[in-house]
Amino acid sequence: MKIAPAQRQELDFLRDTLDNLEKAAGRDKRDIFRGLRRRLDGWAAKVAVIGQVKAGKSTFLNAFLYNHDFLPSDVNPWTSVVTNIRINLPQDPISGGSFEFFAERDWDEIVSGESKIRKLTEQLLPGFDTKLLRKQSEEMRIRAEERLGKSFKDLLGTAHDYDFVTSDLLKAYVCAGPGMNGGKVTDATGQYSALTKVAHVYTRLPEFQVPTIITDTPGVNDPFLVRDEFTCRSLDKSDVFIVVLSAHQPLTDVDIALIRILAKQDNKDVMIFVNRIDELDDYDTDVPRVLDDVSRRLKGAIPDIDFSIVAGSGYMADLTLQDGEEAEEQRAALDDARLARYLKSRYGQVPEDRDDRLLLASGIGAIKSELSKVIDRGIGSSQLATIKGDIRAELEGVLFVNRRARDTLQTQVSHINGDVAAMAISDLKGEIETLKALHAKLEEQADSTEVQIEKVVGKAWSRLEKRLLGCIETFVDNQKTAFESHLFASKVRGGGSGKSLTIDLAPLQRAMEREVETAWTASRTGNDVVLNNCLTACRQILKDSYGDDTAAITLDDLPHQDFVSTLTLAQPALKVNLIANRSWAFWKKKTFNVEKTLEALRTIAAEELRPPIEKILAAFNEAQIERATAGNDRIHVMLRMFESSFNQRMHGMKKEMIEYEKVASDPDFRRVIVQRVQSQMEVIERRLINLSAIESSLARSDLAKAA
Ligand SMILES: Nc1nc2c(ncn2[C@@H]2O[C@H](COP(=O)(O)OP(=O)(O)OP(=O)(O)O)[C@@H](O)[C@H]2O)c(=O)[nH]1
Ligand SMILES: [Mg+2]
Repeated sequence: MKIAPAQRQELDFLRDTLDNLEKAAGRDKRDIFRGLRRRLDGWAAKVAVIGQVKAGKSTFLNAFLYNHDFLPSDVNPWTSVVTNIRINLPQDPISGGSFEFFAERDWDEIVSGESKIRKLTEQLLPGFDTKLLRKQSEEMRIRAEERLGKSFKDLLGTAHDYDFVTSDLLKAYVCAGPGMNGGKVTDATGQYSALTKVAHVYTRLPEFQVPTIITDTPGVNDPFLVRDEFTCRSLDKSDVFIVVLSAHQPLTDVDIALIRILAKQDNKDVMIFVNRIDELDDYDTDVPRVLDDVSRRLKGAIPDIDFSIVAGSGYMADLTLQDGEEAEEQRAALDDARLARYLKSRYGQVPEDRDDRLLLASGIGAIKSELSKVIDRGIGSSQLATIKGDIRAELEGVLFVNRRARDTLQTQVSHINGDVAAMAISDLKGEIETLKALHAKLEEQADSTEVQIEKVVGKAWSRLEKRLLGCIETFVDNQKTAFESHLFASKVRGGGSGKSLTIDLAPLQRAMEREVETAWTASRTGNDVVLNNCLTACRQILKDSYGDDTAAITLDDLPHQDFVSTLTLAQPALKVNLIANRSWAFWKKKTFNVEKTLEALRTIAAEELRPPIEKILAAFNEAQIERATAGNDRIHVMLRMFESSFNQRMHGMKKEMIEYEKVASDPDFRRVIVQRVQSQMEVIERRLINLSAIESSLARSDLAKAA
């Protein structure tokens, strides 16, 4: 099957356009289009496979990639490193991989920074997460050091590159091996994984029509929290998510929270794969029920989005990739009347070949065709749209420069023929002054825009920080009722059980998400207004001076139309001890102090939620800056094109002045010059024709897309 054939056409079109532009634009502009070509070649549709520990993500991906036992899978928590399978990226090696290690500062961040929390443990029971995180990261470091000995220090901040990656090699880098689970160190499994930050594997697969990066992730409820941030960051970068669920326990609250935040982002898509159907006793009748259940719960929690939900079994697909007797027996065992009934009712057909039957039931084909549709619909292509906008802007710039060059040649001809060489010299001097003044005006616009943007960005940042801290405050205050009712309930029940209370952070997360969304809209609108004003002003300046309409330079398709970060999910719950009042009555009956407990919660929340808030703010700022920079780049195309024709003009002028003087006295020289200018003109005319043809093909493709 071909995945994303329509998006391939768009990609091919952009590649051809850039090839043509490189040829048509003239030597001095070639680098601009080469740079755009490099960006285009770096684009890929980004798909992340996520889900709870042991949902079968790695097995599913192996089946997806027709590569049995490639990504390590196991009955124990296994994938511990975000693994990017990079398929068909033009600039990548055709095979091999690269494993990046943590740098010293990553470790510092992980291991330190929790000491204040530790102090609180004496008085209160803090969120179990923090204690565990600290313990785990220390263990991880110690084990990594034990395992790697002296080389540990040397490896920090470096990477290991390979020309060829085998599954054993992957096991050494991405598995939670004995080094992490406390078992014996017997083989290379997990040798480096405590130290590996991210893995990249390069491969070519003809089925994928566009470059695609598929990411295998550690389970979302992986007890190894240290990895959480890296997982979240890679999720932020993905466009399509395949959430793998297990058919036994289809949808937890954590799953729903995750799906909600992923699906809410514009131009991203979430697909659900209900895996392990082979483990349901009567999957021929149970699957519809399970799918109904998943779909109903999703509708309830996220009513405005329709999810595509596919049922299947990574295991069934994986079996068809295996040789040997054991696999044959397992295939035979699965190939029963139940399978036939399932295929008949779900797909309306029962293929003749056993492998085809298993493959169809596995759902891998179904999810592939969903993925293909999603990418073809344009999900993940926002970067392509940005590149296309940049191509249009640069092309406009090259057209502008060439039109000015043509104007210049035309004046030259009239000067030479008109016996006005002497006058022309003073004209030229005047022209230089005008050009200089024009340039100063454009630069002034661009400079003041940069200053204004800096202000907008800074303001949005500090405002968001204040609002997020405010969210925590309000949230803590709102817990008073929860505390009181908890105390009341435990008294009614006769006390005893309710000494500590776990506080669900979901409402807080939702409030923070809303704040982030509002802040983003404000920042984006503010920046866009500033950029647009500048663009309009520059356009007007050029129009007044040359009559050129530079309408193709726009602020369309800048990155980050929306910003939602999965980092708001960092922590699911906080745990607090209820603080007892030590009054005399205490000896008879325990009473708990709501106010003191509230105060304790305030301290815990402030301490524990500070790091996630900082991460959200950093990601928010990164996105703000990326968008503003992209907008600014478009404006600078105008400045550059003007400078370029200005320089050309200056460059030619000295020579022209000397020539004009000579032309007046020497008719033969005049003929030579006229011929030269005419042939230069022809070159430029031809170039303008070619460039205009490319321009209209770009416009046609936009029209076709819009339709
Ligand atoms: N019966 C059955 N077993 C499966 C299926 N998919 C995966 N498994 C098995 O479940 C276990 C876990 O699979 P993995 O692919 O390692 O799961 P994972 O989600 O990648 O796990 P982590 O990386 O630890 O989060 C392995 O023993 C697989 O063979 C399935 O569809 N059916
Ligand atoms: Mg895995």
